[in-house]
Amino acid sequence: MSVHLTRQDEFAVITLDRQEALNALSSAVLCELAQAFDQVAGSDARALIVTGAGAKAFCAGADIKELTGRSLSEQRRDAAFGQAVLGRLDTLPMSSVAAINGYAFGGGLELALACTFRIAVPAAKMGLPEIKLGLIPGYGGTQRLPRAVGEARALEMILCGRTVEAEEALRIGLIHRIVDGDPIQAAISFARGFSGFGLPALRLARDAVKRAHDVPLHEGLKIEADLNTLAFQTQDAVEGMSAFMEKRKPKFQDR
Ligand code: CO8
Repeated sequence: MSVHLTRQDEFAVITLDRQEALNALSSAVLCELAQAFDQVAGSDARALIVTGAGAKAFCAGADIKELTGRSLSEQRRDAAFGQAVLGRLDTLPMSSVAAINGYAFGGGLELALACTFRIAVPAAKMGLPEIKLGLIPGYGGTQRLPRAVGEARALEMILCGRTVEAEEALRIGLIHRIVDGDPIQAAISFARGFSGFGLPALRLARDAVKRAHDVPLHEGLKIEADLNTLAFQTQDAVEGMSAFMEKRKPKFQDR
């Protein structure tokens, strides 16, 4: 097994562990990742942390050795499969934090981009270097990177295959924090910033923000009003507003 699913307190932790290939995403790893996401989806974890084993790499991308010699239909099928697996992060009931503990290249950065949040160690290096292989990103990078950092910076990173270090990644909005010490503990500490809130409201807020890039403003505002109304109907909203009036801490029940 190259994907380990563990639990730390109320958090699920997925670790890619194929250190001899810098945790590259082989087809087998993608299948294991899909199974791990399914298990997390059915669990009571309040957030998911995704990281890489070892001190060197989060994930060096798709397994280049597997990519060579493929037919066009195999390549198309694999790109669609990889996109679907990473896209599963958007449909999880809980939010996810990529703990980027080293290199995050190609499909590795695309995995991090599919997570809700990204934190990185000071030595992390990130990029979409597919152009150097005569390729372009295929697991969502051309779509999620511009949404995170804007079109101009995404074009430079993708067309020049430029590597970005942690400081720059923070400055351009590619990551949320640079963290010292154990990246998993740092990710858990980051996740504690939201994990005490009700899961339905967290999910609705995340969905509303994600839709902002897909639709014109007037439609986005309608979506926001609809999702706001859904949140308003939850027990957690009743509890949250009552707790405010009664000057006490709310006890959210995820309903
Ligand atoms: N795939 C397979 N093996 C890899 C990969 C990879 N992506 N990256 C590293 N490895 C292997 C190396 O081959 C090496 O193995 P070996 O010891 O057997 O030769 C081992 O990991 C260690 O790597 P290095 O010796 O190269 O380590 P360095 O510290 O010198 O360099 C780098 C680290 C800079 C990360 C370097 O390994 C590198 O450039 N790797 C490739 C990064 C890359 O180009 N990633 C993009 C891949 S393409 C992609 O992700 C497209 C996704 C969408 C595909 C959609 C269609 C299916």
